[in-house]
Amino acid sequence: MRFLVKKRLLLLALVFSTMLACACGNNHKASNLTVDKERIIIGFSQVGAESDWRYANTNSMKEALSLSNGYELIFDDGQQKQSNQITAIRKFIQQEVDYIVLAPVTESGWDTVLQEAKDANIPVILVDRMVDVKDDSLFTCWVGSDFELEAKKVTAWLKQYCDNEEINPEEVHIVNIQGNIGASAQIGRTKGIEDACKEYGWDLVDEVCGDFTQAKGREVMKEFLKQYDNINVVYCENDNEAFGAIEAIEDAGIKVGSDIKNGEIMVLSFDGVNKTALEYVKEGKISCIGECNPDHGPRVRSIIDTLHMGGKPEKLQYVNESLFVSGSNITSLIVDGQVYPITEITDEE
Ligand code: GYE
Repeated sequence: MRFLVKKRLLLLALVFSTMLACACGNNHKASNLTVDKERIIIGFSQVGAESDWRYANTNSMKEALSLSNGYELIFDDGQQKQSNQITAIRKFIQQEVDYIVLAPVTESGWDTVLQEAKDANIPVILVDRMVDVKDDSLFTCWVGSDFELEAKKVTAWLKQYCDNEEINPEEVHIVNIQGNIGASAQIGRTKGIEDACKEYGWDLVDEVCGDFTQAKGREVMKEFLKQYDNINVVYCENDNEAFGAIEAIEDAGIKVGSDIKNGEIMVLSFDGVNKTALEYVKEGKISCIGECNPDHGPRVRSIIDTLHMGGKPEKLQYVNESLFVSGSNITSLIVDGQVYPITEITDEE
């Protein structure tokens, strides 16, 4: 009974908001008029549209949770602001959606709004980044990457490369262009490089936030090059920052590449979603990319289906990922006692 009333209220709300949108000359979401009462209604609060990874992730979610697959996805772009995401979640609660999916911009600050969702009996599925909450019953489950492991693999590759090329640790001068401060992807990847610098004795010259964007990556790298004349490795916490960093390095008349003994600046990065990034690996402009898989749509769908049928999905679901390299003669890596494969990018890809 509650279910039917809830769906009717939602239908009314959707019709009303569509009328409003049309009156404002905005024709998006016209499809809301055709909401089927049997469909599963999902509110998805996405971080934003800062990177190629994020676009791919949004597409994956929209495709998997499409109308034709039997879902009504109410998509909200948080534009990288937690306050927008909190507002979106509150709207989803008012709309009495069946499930809330949240890709949180940062880890902290979610306790209150997630408690509100819990009080409304709406399961919350986290995707991509994590939340740091006092009570982990505030979310039903999470699916995403092990960001620290990604970083450990990239740094293990660098260690192996330096050993093979007989480069001494004190000759390795690294700058880190960080992602959004407080995001799980930033926290894990920053921890990975900081730990590796301590463990292997590399010089971590500086770390500055590049917002996961190309424009900021370029700006930060330009500043680094003005301030320091010994940089030979730039560790970028995603590919878009790497694109910006490469522009800044080339603008300064320096070559990007692995040959740091002969004055090149080595670029390391994460994601491997954009074709250009993989092309750069093949050309040697990016030496190593820690893969970050954005295709969470089918994973979230299967979690929702399990919950809908009364099942209990695993609380934390990690995705398997590889490393993308080209021509470094390193074929596998051992991290924490486990062997990880490496994907060699060749012309056939
Ligand atoms: O690596 C970056 C994006 O949280 C895994 O966020 C995600 C990261 C991804 O903007 O490109």
